[in-house]
Order: sequence, then C-alpha cells, then structure tokens
Amino acid sequence: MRPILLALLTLLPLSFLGASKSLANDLVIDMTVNDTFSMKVAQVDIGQTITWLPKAKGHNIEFAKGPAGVTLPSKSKLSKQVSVKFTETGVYLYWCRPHKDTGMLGLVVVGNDVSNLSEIAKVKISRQSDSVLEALIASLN
Ligand SMILES: [Cu+2]
Repeated sequence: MRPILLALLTLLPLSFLGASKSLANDLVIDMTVNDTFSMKVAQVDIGQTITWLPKAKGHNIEFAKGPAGVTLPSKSKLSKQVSVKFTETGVYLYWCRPHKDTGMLGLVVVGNDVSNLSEIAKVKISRQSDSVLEALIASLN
C-alpha cells in the first residue's frame, strides 16, 4: 500500500510539469499597438505552434518566403488571432500586410535550420523594411 501511494505522489507533480512544459514551448507573439511583432525572430522546433495575438486592430500575418518546396501558411485575417504549426525546418519570412513597408515583419526559424537564410536575404520589400530584415538576418549569423 505504502509504496503505491508514494509512487502516485511522485508521478502526479511530474505529469503536471510535463503538461505546462509543452504549453510553454509553444510561442505567442503579439501584433502590437506600435505596429510591430513583439518577437521578431522566433525559434521553434518541428511540430510547435506559434500563435499571433492582435493587441491592436489592423494587423495580420502573411508569409512571404520559406524553405524551398514548402507550402507557406495562408495569410491571416486582419485583426484576428491566428495559430500556425510548423512541420518543416528552415527560415520563414512573414510580415503584416498593411505595415509591410514600415518594418512590421518577422522571421521564424524551425528546427535551428538556417540553410535557406541567404534566399530570405534576397527578398526586397522597402528601404525601411529591408534594413529591418537585414538586422534580423545579422542576428542569426
Ligand atoms: Cu500591422
């Protein structure tokens, strides 16, 4: 009787820890009132999900480029929460359609794979956004 009870007591907190850990591993990025993404370079593992939360109206996410041959997630509706699960490794570039020329963009790196970073670097947006993208890419090199 006693060993069983002990085993149950030790298992219980562990399973709670496991549950909160898998939740914590998924990322949340705010679309902010300042027309930015709260996290500009997001690193996730294969199978993880990122949720973008609209903290202000008039933002969305639209993927511009990803690893070769990978179908990009479809663009999200303005001012709506959206979640994307990433199942292919590589770097993904996305922006907010209304603010794409004023630097509201971000990168997602899946599975630590930056092999397509030079392809991402070739994307031209606007002078302001190109310099933002350059800085994000430099932070990964
Ligand atoms: Cu925006």
